[in-house]
Amino acid sequence: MIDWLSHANRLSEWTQVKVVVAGLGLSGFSAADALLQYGAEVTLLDETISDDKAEKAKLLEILGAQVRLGPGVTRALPDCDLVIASPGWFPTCPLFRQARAQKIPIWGDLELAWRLQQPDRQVPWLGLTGTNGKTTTVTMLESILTTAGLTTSAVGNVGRPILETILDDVTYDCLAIELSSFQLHWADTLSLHSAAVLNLDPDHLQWYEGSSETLSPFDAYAADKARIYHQVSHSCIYNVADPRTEQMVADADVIEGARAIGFTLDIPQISMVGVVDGALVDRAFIPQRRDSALELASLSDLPSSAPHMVANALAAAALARSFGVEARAVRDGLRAYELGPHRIQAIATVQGITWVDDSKATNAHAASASLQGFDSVVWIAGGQAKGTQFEDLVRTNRDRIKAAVIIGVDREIVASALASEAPDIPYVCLDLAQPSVMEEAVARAGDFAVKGDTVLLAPACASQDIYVDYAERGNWFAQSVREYTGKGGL
Ligand code: UMA
Repeated sequence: MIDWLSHANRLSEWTQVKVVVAGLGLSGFSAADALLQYGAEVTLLDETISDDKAEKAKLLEILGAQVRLGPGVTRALPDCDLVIASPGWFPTCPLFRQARAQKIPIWGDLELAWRLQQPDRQVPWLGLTGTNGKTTTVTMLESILTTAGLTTSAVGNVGRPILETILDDVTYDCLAIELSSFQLHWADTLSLHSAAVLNLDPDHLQWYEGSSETLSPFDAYAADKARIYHQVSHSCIYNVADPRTEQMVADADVIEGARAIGFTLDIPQISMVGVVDGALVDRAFIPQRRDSALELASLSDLPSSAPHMVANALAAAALARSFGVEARAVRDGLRAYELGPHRIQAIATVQGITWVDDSKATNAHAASASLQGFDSVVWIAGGQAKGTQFEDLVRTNRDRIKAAVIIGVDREIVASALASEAPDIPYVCLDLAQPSVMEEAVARAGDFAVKGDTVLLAPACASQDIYVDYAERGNWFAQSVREYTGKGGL
């Protein structure tokens, strides 16, 4: 065991350290790459084999890593001083159990990145987490920061591993970081400039099953989200409508002088950003906040004025303002922002029926926000439920759901919520466990839909039972819609 690892940083003697990197996905590759550059001895393990992985493995082997791929490679933990966990790995997996038993530290790629930029390359981190809206908010934040003339990048759970910014030659002014609870779980020493928790709802409960001896899976999930506020130096931003996020700030061990800042869809009180007469306003980061507010942008500057979109924009604005960004850049950055694909993306309107892809709605809360944007919906749902239930979702939206088509491994869980909470809504369950099930789902949805309806893919579930990811699921939907409507199926 190496004693100094607990305070290791970029200047440490990495050549003395043996590291096991668990996972050859995006995070694992970037972690191995970084560690090799600092001279560590790296062994990389991944239980699956693919062409892509073989290629990455070859590259890392050239750089000096040992790579072991295939089922069984994680049965025994190789001799090491440190383990780097990829976020998708369950904390209860045998490899990590062995590391804990041997008192070998386990870090995530985030913890590694934080340490590798200390103490001499400190770039302020503006981070956010939450159950929903993270990717939209972090990309809005990136747009605002870039508009303000700052050099930045949206990194983390959004898809670009943060370690890439540690390795490239760019001198960043700050980073816009999307953090998942999985990533926060393995991060202990972070100290963000400012941090926001957007909201909190049950999600990823399977990952947390058995992860804590004292906490329920949901409480363990919430506790990981709350870690983002730990040692924040400037602003802890919370959602006024979600008191649990405010409580997280109250409980956080922050750096002296850090402020609590709320965001609200209502008129803001002091130390909040909020909405007044159709404008996003700041009563937090202006000297005259006791008796006035500064207009940042108008609702029409946003891609949509749906409540969750306004909340995301307010959180992004608060993070940017905490870093000194001017009001005008907030407005121009929000104006320049475009929603990414698979996020409430209209695919076609044919014979009065609109087809919308919100494949990114991978949990009940996100699907509910999506359904609330439409009056009469034929809902395509299902996939991996991740340990969550759908009764609340169905109860809240039963007046707008006209019919449902359910796919995926956990289709019965969605179906039973419909049967118990809205027995009058007709639905079909499709058994096919292959990507082409979407073709049939689209056709069956088309059978239910009439002029004025919206057919909405908002699955409320993860996609990986059938698809590579939510993007592939959305692409299958869009393609199936185009074929179906082109064939005159309506
Ligand atoms: N693997 C094993 N054994 C296991 C688990 C995984 O061998 O028990 C291997 C897999 O074969 C795979 C690798 O480990 O090759 C995958 O690692 P990973 O699932 O952690 O994925 P990465 O490619 O490293 O991507 C991760 C995030 N993935 C997850 O959190 C599941 C990405 O978020 C993130 O963009 C990326 O790091 C860069 O930071 C995706 C995600 O789904 C978008 N996030 C969840 C969400 O948003 O709901 C949290």
